[in-house]
Amino acid sequence: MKIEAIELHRIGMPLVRPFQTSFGVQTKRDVLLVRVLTASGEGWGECVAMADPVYSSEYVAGCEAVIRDYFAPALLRVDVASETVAPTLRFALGHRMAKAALETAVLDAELRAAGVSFAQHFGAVRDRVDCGVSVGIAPSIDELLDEVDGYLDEGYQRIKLKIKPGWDLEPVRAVRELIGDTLLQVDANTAYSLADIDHLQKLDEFDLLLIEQPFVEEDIAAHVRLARAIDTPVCLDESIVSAEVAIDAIERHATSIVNIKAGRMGGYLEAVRTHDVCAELGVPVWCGGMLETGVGRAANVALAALENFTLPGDTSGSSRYFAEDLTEPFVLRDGQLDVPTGPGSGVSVRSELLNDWALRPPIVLRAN
Ligand code: NPG
Repeated sequence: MKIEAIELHRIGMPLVRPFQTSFGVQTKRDVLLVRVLTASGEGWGECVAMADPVYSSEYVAGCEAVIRDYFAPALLRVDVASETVAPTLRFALGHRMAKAALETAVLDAELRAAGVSFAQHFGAVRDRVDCGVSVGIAPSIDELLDEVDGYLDEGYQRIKLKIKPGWDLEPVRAVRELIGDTLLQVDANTAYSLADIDHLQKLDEFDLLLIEQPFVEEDIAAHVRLARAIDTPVCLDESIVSAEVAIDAIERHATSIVNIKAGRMGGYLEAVRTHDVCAELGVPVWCGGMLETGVGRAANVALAALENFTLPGDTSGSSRYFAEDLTEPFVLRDGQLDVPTGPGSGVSVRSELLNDWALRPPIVLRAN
């Protein structure tokens, strides 16, 4: 398939609740969307990088630059298929979120033209997926409990609490008391160090599904030590950038459950491979989330419909983050979302919102 043009759209999408990062508070989700145009139609991909390089080294403006200056020219020079995007871009190190957005757009174009859904292509085994919700650090325990209570009313099947030193045992205890035996897990986003192992052991009393990524992503050995010291399963997120890294971390007993995010792994093809190797090794997986618009959410929900996604994902309804979604909204029903069935992602971008929310005119790149 020949790509005729690659468009880069940058939007600021209003959030229903401010999102706190270590760099500041965001009231809008700064999103980069990639649209590829081919003779047989269009395809869309969402880049999951955040506005600032605080969660991962990638960030939106950096992704935009690397696509504009390196990846788009490379893809526009050759015939591409979804499986050749990663090999074509391998000349550049890292930048997996940028690569994933392009691969997803090409895959979407291919599957739309073929009349095949993401779910069918990935090998989905279910038509609805179980949903959890991720809850950030709150200003107080009372506000946290209010927020969690609201999500329970909406039907979420699992609560994930963000934790950090100084915000862990007490909020977890309070939420456990509030929610009874509803599924509960915690996510540290690398906030702890080896010196905290004794402290983290105290989480064992709360019957958690898992503790996610307590230490920096490069330090697999630290996670091995924690996994030996606590009963709560350790789950890696940021560390797992490929199927190979997943195999290594599992064989070293650093992780007994794996969070899968396609953006972190360079695309859905690597995400499916990671799902498959985890299944072979008997390790369950679940689908992470990165505050995606409907474009990225649709693909995540399709991925979460694979067999070994046995834990509820951070596949929340659109309303968790947005009053209005860029596509038709994902609406929670009985704690689940429907897996889209239409060709490609199965959702359509609302062009009027793309215009209303645009942070700048689209960048249009064509072959010379
Ligand atoms: O539901 O889409 C979602 C977001 C879930 O909390 C969530 N994601 O560490 O997994 C994470 C976290 C995150 C997202 C962190 C974006 C930083 C940026």
